Amino acid sequence: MALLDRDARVYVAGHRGLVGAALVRHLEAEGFTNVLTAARDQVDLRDQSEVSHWFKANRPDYVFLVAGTVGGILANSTRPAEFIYDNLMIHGTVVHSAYESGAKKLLYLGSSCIYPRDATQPITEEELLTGPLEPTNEWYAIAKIAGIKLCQAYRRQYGCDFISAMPTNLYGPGDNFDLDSSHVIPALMRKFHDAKQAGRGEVEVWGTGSAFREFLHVDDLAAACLYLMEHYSDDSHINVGTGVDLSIKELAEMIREVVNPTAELVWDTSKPDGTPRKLLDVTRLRSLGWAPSIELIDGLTSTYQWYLEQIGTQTQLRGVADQSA
Ligand code: GFB
Repeated sequence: MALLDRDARVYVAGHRGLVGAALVRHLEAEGFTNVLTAARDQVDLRDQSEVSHWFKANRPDYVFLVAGTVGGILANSTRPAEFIYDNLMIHGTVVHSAYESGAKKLLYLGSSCIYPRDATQPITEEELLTGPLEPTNEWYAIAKIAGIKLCQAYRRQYGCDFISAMPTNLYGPGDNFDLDSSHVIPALMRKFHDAKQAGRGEVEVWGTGSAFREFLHVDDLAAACLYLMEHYSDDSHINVGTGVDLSIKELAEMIREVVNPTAELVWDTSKPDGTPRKLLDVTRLRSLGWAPSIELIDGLTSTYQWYLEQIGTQTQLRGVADQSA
């Protein structure tokens, strides 16, 4: 399969998010000179007429569909309407406009929560739609499954080269650190950090710690997305992960080591564990020749550094604002 021309018009839908920002960084580092983005106040991706208009005006050759309403276990279970509506609409508008405007290829990014709660581990691509979903993120999962089916339908009926990649849990610079909506890694980093700042000895961790999760650094995911755009063209979705997981207890201990080694963990078992385990089988991706390169401990350390820089900047900004007030 051919490598993409570095002067091709490449649209990243969702460039302000964790994944989209990493993709823009990666594409620019790889020499792409025409990376297109659309600001949220310019195009509401849930609105077909706005999206069609933007595609007609900008005519991207390649589309990375990585936009969506995302969040951790609490946000998923408490804001189901936003998670299903926003994502269904965004997938539909962008896929349809990519077809209408004649884009050469589209990569759609799903999530490992598309698989049944009790899927056989590690989870192969064939496990899709073989059993009931995990209730805490069923709404989001249904929208993500619809995204896969959209790509397959447009491939079958119109011959579009639209592919789907299913990543495992992601983390990295640019993540959301808001405790009500974040995923576990930024949440725990912030909790350990805040406890250190406040001189508190205890940090609350949700659930029992017995759930297992697999984590991929977002820079690895960005590299995988470009690799798949250049080397994969199939009706079936493809898993993107490390093939290695750990328990939430082990993860919490690792983050504690990085951020605040003397803190004590306190388990809040009134909060859900969610899916017991969702380790992806990455045989298909490995056989294409791609593997991740960032070890979890290194990724956690650099992400915490990034977080410290961000709050340093915000404190400075706040300091300036305070002075001028
Ligand atoms: O990252 P997380 O919210 O998402 O939670 P999921 C992973 C595990 O970490 C769960 C535990 O077992 C949580 O109970 N956990 C412990 C915490 N402490 C915390 C905390 O302070 N905050 C958070 N957020 N979790 C999401 C799905 O599921 O994963 C989405 O809801 C999506 O649909 C995404 O698929 C990748 O892995 O449980």
